[in-house]
Order: sequence, then structure tokens, then C-alpha cells
Amino acid sequence: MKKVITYGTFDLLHWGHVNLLKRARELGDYLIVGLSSDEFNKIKHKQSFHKYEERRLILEAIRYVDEVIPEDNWTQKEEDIKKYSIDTFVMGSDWENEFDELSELCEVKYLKRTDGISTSQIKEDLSN
Ligand code: C2G
Repeated sequence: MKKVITYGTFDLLHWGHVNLLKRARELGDYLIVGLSSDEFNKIKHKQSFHKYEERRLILEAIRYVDEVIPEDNWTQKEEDIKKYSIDTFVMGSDWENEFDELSELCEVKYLKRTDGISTSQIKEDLSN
């Protein structure tokens, strides 16, 4: 079974996220999502609208997602890749080259970010 992992906040889940999750899942047979905890969001300077449990519930309802684990820090990826026997690590292209060191452990792929949609844009549009 080819296992894929990706990480993110996935707040106000939108079609750009789904596009990423779909393509990530198509790279293997099982997709794990490392979902940023509320505490880690603070470290990332991201204020998510939905709390972790709500974001987890929504992600687990997505057909492309097989498992959701908490992402609590920047450094757990290596440990996760070993712990879950990951074959492919995936991120959107806005992270291009940021995680290349993980190619020591597994395939690293950056998938083109979907233009024209973002959680911050949604928040901005709704507040206007
Ligand atoms: N994404 C995308 N297209 C968009 C928006 C997001 O492909 N229009 C991708 C991002 O590139 C990322 C994933 O969807 O791979 C999740 O995006 P965010 O929730 O914004 O995640 P981020 O804050 O980038 O956290 O350790 C990694 C971090 O947790 C990534």
C-alpha cells in the first residue's frame, strides 16, 4: 500500500484544498493529513476560523482523506514519515523546496497551488 502524507491548517475548507487532497491521494492508496493544531497555528501566525476538532471533522468527511493526525510543530514530519511508513510527502507549490530534506526518507512532491482561492481571500471578501 502506497502511503501519502500532507500537512496544513485546512481552515474554511475550499476547492483549492480539495484539489490538493485529490491529487495527493491519486499519488498512492492511502492519504494521511497532518492537521495543524490550534496551538501550532499560533506558531504559524495563523488564526483559523474553525477549531482543530471542527477542521478534523470536515477533513475526515473528504473522500480523498483516509486519516487525520495532529500537526503540533514544524519538526514532526521526519518522525511521522518513519512512524507511518510514508512513501510520498506532498505539499502545494507555495512550499516548493521548503521540505526537500525529507527526500532522504521518501519521495517529495510539490503540486501546483490552485490559483484564485484562499482562506484569507474568503475572509476578506466576507468582511467587505
Ligand atoms: N493549497 C492549494 N491551493 C490553494 C490553497 C492551499 O494547493 N488555493 C494547498 C497549500 O499549498 C497546502 C494545503 O493546501 O499544501 C493546505 O494549505 P493551508 O491550510 O494554507 O496550509 P499551510 O498554512 O500552508 O500549512 O507544515 C506545513 C504547514 O502546516 C502548511
